[in-house]
Amino acid sequence: MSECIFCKIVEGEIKANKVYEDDYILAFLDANPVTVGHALVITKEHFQNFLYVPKDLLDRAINVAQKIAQAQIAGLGAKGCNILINTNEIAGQSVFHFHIHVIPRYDYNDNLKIDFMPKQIEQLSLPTIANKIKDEL
Ligand code: DGP
Repeated sequence: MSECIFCKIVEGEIKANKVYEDDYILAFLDANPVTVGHALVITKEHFQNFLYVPKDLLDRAINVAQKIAQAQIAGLGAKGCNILINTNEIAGQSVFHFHIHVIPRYDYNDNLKIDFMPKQIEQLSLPTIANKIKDEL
């Protein structure tokens, strides 16, 4: 995985502003922050994205994300946060090493739009859609 930028951060080949590290997980500030203190939580081991991360490491990563969100509130004065995991290019993933964005939010006018307004979309009935997911679990 020598070409992976986040593996290089894990190996210390590229510098990052680390905020947390243990044997499995690393967290550091995003180089292109969307708000002050925007952090990334990664597994040290390379996984292409969320879909491939073993459950025990996912647990560790989300626990660290929670700690960082709490610290952003306590230390930076954030009032909330968005936790975001972009998965595959279609969803905006640009670095193909699993990471969780921990994005602190400070005010309503910060110009960061994460838009969950309902859209007019063509879709099957909701029970049919629910069954299509349930059948794969
Ligand atoms: P995503 O689009 O979800 O794959 O997010 C990747 C994030 O990684 C993006 O917000 C910018 C950040 N990033 C890319 N390269 C570097 C880097 O070399 N250092 C740091 N700290 N962040 C990086």
